[in-house]
Amino acid sequence: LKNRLAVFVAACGLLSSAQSASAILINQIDTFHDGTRAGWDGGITYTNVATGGPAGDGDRYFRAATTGSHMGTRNDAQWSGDYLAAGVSRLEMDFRNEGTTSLSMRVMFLAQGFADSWTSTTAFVVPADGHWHHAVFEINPTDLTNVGSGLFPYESALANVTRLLIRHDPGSPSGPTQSVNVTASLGIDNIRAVPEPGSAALLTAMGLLSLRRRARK
Ligand SMILES: [Ca+2]
Repeated sequence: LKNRLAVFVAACGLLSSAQSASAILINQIDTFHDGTRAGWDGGITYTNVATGGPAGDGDRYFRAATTGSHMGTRNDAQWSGDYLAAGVSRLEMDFRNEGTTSLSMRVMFLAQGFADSWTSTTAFVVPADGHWHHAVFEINPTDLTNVGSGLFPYESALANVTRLLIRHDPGSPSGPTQSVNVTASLGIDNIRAVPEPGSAALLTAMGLLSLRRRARK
């Protein structure tokens, strides 16, 4: 038992040091069920909608709406940090296009101000059909395009993310200071940080859970 406790204490120490170094945590999810915007902002109209998320009645979600301006939202809080240390392999989320124009959604990571910027090479197109669509954004080096100064490698951006953007960016990937004006309304829900299946991060998280359960007994 002593050995198990020692392992548990050591694992907790590792976890807390990882947490203090990075805001992003594996499997974190924004469901918007607390009625807030969960730190998502960015200069257009944002609303926590009380019902109609992917799970239907009573499922709160986040809505971004714009009239002839950019379409997107940013988070500088729980979606900043070290994605590499956290073991995040992709971001998943649900979108519902509530407007009349199809939207081409990308994620963008900002570090070093705007100088170290990486965005999805391929956009996820959300048709204007009023239905929820599940989007997967892989964030490995082969999935992202450097739209910053080009001076910094992928690793430096993903290890030091200060801002995550989710935004409409049709055509080829644009830089952070370029935006495309549109009139649109977009529902977003269940923004989640997902590990590689069978990854060390996933196994560590599962191991910690099992150790915690044992420790409680
Ligand atoms: Ca929700």
